[in-house]
Amino acid sequence: MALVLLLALVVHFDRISTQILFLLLAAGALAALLFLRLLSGKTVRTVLILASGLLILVVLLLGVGWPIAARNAAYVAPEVDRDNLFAGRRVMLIVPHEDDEINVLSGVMEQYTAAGSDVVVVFVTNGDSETNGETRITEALRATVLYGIPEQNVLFLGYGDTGKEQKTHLYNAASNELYCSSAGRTHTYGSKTHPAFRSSDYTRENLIGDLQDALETYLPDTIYCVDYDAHPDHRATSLAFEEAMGRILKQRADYTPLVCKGFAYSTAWQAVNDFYTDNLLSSVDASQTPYMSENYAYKWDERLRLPVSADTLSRLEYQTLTQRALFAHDSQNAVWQTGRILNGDKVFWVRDTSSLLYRAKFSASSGDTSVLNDFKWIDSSNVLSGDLPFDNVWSSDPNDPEPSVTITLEQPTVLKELRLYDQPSLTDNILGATILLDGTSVAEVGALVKNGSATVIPLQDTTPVSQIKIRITGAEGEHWGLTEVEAYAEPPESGVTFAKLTDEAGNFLYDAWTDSDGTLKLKTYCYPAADAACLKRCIVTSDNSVCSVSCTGDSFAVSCPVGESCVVRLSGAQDEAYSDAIRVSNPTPQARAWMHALQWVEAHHLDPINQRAYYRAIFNALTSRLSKLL
Ligand SMILES: [Ca+2]
Repeated sequence: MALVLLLALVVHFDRISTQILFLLLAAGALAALLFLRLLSGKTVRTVLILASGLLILVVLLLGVGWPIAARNAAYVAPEVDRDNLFAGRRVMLIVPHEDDEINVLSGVMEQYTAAGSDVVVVFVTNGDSETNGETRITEALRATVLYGIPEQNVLFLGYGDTGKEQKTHLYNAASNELYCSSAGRTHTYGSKTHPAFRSSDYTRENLIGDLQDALETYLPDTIYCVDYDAHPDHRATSLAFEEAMGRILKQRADYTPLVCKGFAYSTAWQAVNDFYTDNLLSSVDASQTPYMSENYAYKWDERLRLPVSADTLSRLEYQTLTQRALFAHDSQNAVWQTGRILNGDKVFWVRDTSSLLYRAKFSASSGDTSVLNDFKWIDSSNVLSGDLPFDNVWSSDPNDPEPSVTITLEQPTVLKELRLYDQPSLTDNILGATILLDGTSVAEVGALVKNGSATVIPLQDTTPVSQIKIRITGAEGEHWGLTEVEAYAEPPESGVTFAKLTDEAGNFLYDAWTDSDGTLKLKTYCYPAADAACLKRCIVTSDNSVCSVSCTGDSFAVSCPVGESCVVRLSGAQDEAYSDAIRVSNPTPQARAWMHALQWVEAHHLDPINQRAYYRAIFNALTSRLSKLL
C-alpha cells in the first residue's frame, strides 16, 4: 500500500497542491499512529509508521531539498535588449509532431512572446501512430502555454503520423487520392475542445492546401519550419511547406517573409549530449549526420545562429524551461533529451523569398521547367526512403543539341544578382553556362556549386531586362540539371542584425565561468557574418573594477579574482543592434566542486526530478499496456 502511494506520489508530483496533500496525509497518519493507539498489532504499526515517515521524507526531498540544493544553478545573465530581433513580429512555426516545437524553436519562441510578438504554432500531424492523438494535442497545448503562446494560436492540421509499418506516405500519394493513416484515420481531427484547423479528407492536395491556408490566414513575417530531416513526416512537412510557400510566392509580389529552416534531429533530438560543461556549448556541426552531409545544400558556415533566452538556462537541466516543456509531453519520455536539445544557440538556414522569378514565365529547349521557380531546392518521390532527395530537377532531353532555359520577367527590371542551383548530386553537375540578358551574353559561368547550394552570379547591368537565357555549355553525369533559378533586383537581406559575445571557440555565452586561473578569452560574433567591421565599432567594458578586460587583436581577455564576478558589456558605437552583455564569474573551488557534484547527480539520473520522470515513464508504459489488454 505504501509502495503504491509512493509510486503515485512520484508519478503525479507536478503540482504544489499534490505535494501539500501528500505531506498532510503522511503527517496526519504518522501523528495518528504515534499518539493514538489506533492499531494494536505491533508489526503492522511499525510498518505503517515507517511508511508514513518515508513518505514525508520523499515529499521533503522532492519539494524542498533538491530545489534548495540546486538554487545556485540558475543562470544570472544581464538583460540585453534584443527588440530588433524579437519585437513586433508575426511568427509562424511549422512542425510535424507535438514536441518538435521544442526541438526546433525552444529558447527562441519565448523571446518573441516576451517581446510582445505573436507566435503561431502549426502541428501538421497529431503524432498518433503510437499514442492517442487527443493526448498529443493536450500535451502540446500544455507545452506551448509555457512559452507564452495562447491556445488560439496553436493550430493542429490533424493529419496522420507515419508509423514504422507504413508502405506509402501521404506526401507522395496522387493529388486527390484518399489516404489512410497508420492510426486508421482518413480525415483531419482535433480534440474535443480544440478542433482541427480545417476539416479535410487526407489527400495530398488538402495537406498542401491547409498549409497554404494557414500561411495566408496569418501572413507571418517570420516563418520557422523543419527541414529535410531524419523522419518521413519531417521530410514531408518540409517539402509540403515549400510547395505551399511556392504557390503563395507565385501569386503575390508583396509577400516576402523571412523563412528559416532548421533541423529537429541532427541539431536537437539526436545532437551531442554536451550539456554538463562549465559553459554551455553551441550547436555542433551536424554535417556528419546523413541529412546534412556534403550532398546537401546547406553550408554550416552560412547558418543563422540565434541567441537563446538566457533566463531559461541553468547549469542543471531541471531548472530550464526546455525541460519543463518536455515534461508536458508525458507520452514521449522526451525529457531524457534535454541535454541534447539545450544549446547556447539555435541554428537555421535562411531561404530568401524576394526572387523576381516566382512570377516569371519559363520555357526551355526541352525538359520540364515547372520545377525551376517552385521554392524547392530538393524533392523526393519517396519520403519514406533514406535516399538522397534528388528529384525536382530540370534537365534537357539527351539528344537536345543546345540545352537552354529562357525566362521572361513579369516586367523589365534592372537585375543585380542571378542564382543558379545545381542538382545536389556530387556526380551529376553542370560544368559551364552562358548567361544572356535580352539576347546579349553578359557572363560565362564555370562549374556550378556541386552540392546544390546557390551559385551566385553578380550582374553589373544598369538597364532594365525583360528576358534571361541560361545556355548550358558543359555537364557531367546522366542526371545533371538545375533545381531552381532566382533573380534579384537587390541582393537579398534577412534583416537580422546582432552581435553576441562568445568564447574563443565561438560558443555563445550568457553566464560564463572563467578558467580556474581566473581568465576567459572572448570573441565577438556578428550576423550577418559579412559585417566584420561591426567588431571595430564596438567597445567592451566590465562593471566591476577588480575584473579587467583587455583587448588582444581580435579577441578580449577578462580577468577576475576568485569569488568575483562582473558584467562584460559589448556596446555598438553606432548601432545598438550590435550590443551584448554577459556575466563572467570566477567561482571558488568549493562552489565549482558543489555544482559539479549536483550535475553528476542529475547526469546519472539520481536526482528526485529525474527519478520522477523515470517512474512516470514506467507508469505510462504499464497503463498503456493495461489499456490495450482491457
Ligand atoms: Ca525547384
